[in-house]
Amino acid sequence: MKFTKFVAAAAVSATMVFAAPVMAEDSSKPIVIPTHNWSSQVVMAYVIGGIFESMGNNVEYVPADSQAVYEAVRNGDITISHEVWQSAFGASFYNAMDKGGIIDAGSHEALTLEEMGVPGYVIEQNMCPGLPNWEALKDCKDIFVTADSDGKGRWLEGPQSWHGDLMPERIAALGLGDDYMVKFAGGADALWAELAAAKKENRAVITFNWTPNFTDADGFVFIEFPEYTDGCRTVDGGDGSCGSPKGWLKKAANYKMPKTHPAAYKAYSKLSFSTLHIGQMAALVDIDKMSHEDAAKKWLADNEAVWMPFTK
Ligand code: TMO
Repeated sequence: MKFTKFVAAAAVSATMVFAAPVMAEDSSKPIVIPTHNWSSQVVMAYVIGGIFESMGNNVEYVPADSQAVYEAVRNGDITISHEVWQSAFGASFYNAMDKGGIIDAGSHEALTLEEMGVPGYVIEQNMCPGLPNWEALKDCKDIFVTADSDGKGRWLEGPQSWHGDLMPERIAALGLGDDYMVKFAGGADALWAELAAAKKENRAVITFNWTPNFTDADGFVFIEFPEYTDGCRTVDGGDGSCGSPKGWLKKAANYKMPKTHPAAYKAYSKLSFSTLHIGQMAALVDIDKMSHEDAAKKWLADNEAVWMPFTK
């Protein structure tokens, strides 16, 4: 009687628990997504924003410095950072984690490299015998001299905001300082313009580049420097005579996101893009000249089978 009633009631509520698990609703407050100054990152911002919107979330985009963003995610002004490249941003990400407030939401499938390199024809035509081994640079600075390089071979670096004085320090540490100098590009577009101009003139150039990128299909060749080891860089206390890591590409989030936007966070934690996906996102802008927003819309429309499963 009393006991059976209790058992029956318990059975009913147990059934209900299993049939309808408690699902916390995502807050209607916007998920704040940063945009930086290279194409895949901006397209991916709108791709991820589009995925969140498809789940009923509100999103907001803010332009942000690609180093300062980790402090902004830590203190909650920005909710996620979806392209944490190991070489350029690993230190800032973990510094922010040391202070508390930023979490590791997993890695993309893609592995990364952010390194100086040369167009494929420089290797094919043997313009600097011994490349891509870095020691070949000792004997061929002349082919890399430009009007603005004071008679030295020029390394065209990305904007200084990406990784500071890493390359000038490396040139000094490798004993190349008498023969090579670094010029910082104003933006990524200056790298692509210089690669296009050099190709037309069949001229040798050294530029910063990275993979995944739209240039993956172009046969860009990264220079092989002495292997990266933890602590080898001057900022990390080393002598700086090392190349960049064959690195990871992580996703970061503010520590409250799993609580404020549990469904979106679950999707974000599952989300993972490959070298091909990220190369496609960059190519839609840098080769096809689409706007970042239109590129993201096209990528989402063409790749439902890739991203839909993240939302389940
Ligand atoms: C951060 N980046 C991909 C430009 O090296």
